[in-house]
Amino acid sequence: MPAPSTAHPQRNTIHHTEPARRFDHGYPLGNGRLGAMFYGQPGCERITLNEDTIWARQPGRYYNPAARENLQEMRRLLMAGQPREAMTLAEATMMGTPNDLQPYEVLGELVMNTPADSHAKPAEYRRALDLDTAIASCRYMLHDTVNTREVFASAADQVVCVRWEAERGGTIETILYFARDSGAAVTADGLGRLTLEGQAGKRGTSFFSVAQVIVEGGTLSATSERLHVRGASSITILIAAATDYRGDAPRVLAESQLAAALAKGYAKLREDHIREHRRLYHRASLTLGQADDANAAVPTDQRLERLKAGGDDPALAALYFNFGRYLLVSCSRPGTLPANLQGIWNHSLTPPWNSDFHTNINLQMNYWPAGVTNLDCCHTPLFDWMRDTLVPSGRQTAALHYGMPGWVAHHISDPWGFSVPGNAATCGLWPTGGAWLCDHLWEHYLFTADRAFLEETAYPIMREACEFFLAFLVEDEHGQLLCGPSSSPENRYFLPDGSVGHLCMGPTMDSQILRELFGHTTDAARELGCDADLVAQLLRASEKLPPNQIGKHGQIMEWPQDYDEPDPGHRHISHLFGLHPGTQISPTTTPALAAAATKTIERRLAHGGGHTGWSQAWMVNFYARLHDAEKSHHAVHRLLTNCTLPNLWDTHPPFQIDGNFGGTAGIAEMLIQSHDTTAEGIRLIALLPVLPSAWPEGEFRGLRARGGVTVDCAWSQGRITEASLTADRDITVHLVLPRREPKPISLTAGKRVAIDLKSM
Ligand code: FUC
Repeated sequence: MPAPSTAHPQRNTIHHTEPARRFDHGYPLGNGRLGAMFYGQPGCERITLNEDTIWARQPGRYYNPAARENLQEMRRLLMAGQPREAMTLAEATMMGTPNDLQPYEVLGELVMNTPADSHAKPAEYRRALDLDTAIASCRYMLHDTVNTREVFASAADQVVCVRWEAERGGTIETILYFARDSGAAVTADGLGRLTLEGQAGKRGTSFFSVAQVIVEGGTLSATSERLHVRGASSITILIAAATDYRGDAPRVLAESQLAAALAKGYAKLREDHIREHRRLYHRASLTLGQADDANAAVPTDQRLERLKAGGDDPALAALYFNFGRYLLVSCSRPGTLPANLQGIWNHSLTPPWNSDFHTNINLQMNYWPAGVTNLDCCHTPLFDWMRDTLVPSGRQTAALHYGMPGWVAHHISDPWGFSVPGNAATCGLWPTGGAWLCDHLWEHYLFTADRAFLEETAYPIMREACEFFLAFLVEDEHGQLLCGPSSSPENRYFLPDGSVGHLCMGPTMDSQILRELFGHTTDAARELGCDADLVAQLLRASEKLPPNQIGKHGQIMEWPQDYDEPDPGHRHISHLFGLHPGTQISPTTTPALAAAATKTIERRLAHGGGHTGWSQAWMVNFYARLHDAEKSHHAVHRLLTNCTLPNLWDTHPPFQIDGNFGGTAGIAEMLIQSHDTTAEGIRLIALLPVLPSAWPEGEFRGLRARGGVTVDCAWSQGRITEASLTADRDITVHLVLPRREPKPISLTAGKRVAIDLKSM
């Protein structure tokens, strides 16, 4: 078996000296669509398999005709300060029918069971996930035989490949089969084929998976469901899987993918897999600390423990960052569904929160690193899904549920674009989930400068979202435009009489989201030279959105009234959307609001906030935007020590992938920022704007700034030693180096410009 790459081990290898005994301690592999979890269990290996379109579904009308009829009454009650009455009415009239969606389901497991070995203790055990090759492996000694296994999920050939070798004349005996708790039939045959066929839920996608087992130097026999391999020197297994989500015949598609992979052969599959993975993974890199970092030799779980005990390990933050890039490449590639709450990795038929698309932070956070880490193409599944399913469904919801033009989506969704208020009214009656997603369309345009994308995909969706809100917003007696019925995601407030409200009119987050949406749509229309009337309407509406206000604790107010909250440490910090990912609160342009944002965070943290992985990851981004290097670093440290599993996965708890992506984006935000422009609209690119004292040495390559600029930078003793910019198109930017004034730099398309640091 070829040796895994040893290049830059400290940047690129997660490793352990024990097998994974739980799903969320294993190693995730994926090609965007197919996922596999590798545990490296000597006696009984189980490889958990996923296909990203295996979702259960419940048919229904979805919209609720009563919603439209009760909208005005809902608003009257909320404006009259009667949120409890409004809640009763909302539960009775405003929720979707059905109001819940169905889960993303596991495909099944490939089991390789060797009962005789189950209790034997292997020696010299090591397992590793090599981020540079996207291959997970284990190696151990058992009964004088060295066993090695490796697994990868090939994007080039759309199969999961497993290989198990016994070296030094040893042999392998094992029983192989597909397993799934329910909803599937399995078969095996004497030609070494295993199949798994079934349906998600009662009405979800139908799926078919087929594996071919190739045995060298041994024999194979079959029962109707299991294969028994004896005396083999190696086993190779290729697994294909498909569903009918896009109208394919799953059996035909999976069989043809398997046949093509078999024709190619393992060595070539492996080679092509590595090449395709590196094409994306090598677009950026990060090193923190010394290149010969001694911690790299320490197993990853022990590195985390050492960090908890007060140790210093900057390279672990870099590994976490590179793992975030690895995960995005592995769970979101062109043509797949967007990354769900667990990316694509799920071992259950009933995963937490259905492993769905949550749009009140989680789905968005999954894509925060896409632009800056040079993985724009991994962002596109989100846009395809919006264009093809969320927006059409959201149009129905706008028209039939609310009687409005345009499109709208609330806080949960699925592959069919569930867009009505879902779950309970406490969290589900929140109409700005789709508007927030529009931010991503604009960001993608800023990072790529792809005008065709702006014109054909982004702008039409943004414009229609605006059309909904121009019709939906209502003017209060002060002439302010309020969004509602709504809520500040999942949070509650005290009314003066001590009772608790969820629903409200005009929560701060909604106004911030809509200010961004209207602003970006205005910018886009001007860029495209269209829709002058709409622009005029948007400008008028923006001025009437409630401003960000500072409350009695010095905090940004979360609601239009300065309410107290039952849970001041709440995990959502929605009213700081304007600080990050929005751009309305900044230490340089709105210092009073920035100070209030700091107070807001401190108040949350003082009451136990930041306790979920994603919430802690958001803290990294907030402090980076507030230019507080030490607090950003402290937030990274808390993310690693409080919210990270031994395999470096984020934990809510339970495992939820958003924090990995939010943390990756936050680390990038500490090293490069490009969200600001000058008053004249010239892009500001700040290098090392938030470098903590714990990261005096480092280097990044291939990070991206908005405006379509690729940036490399190295530093030592906290000072930049080398920096260069390469623009996709001719552009003038202002470069901001630490403690220096911004300086204009003209860039020519494709030409790398090394920055003369002395002249800065
Ligand atoms: C939001 C959060 C929860 C969880 C869920 C998936 O509802 O409030 O903490 O992350 O999404």
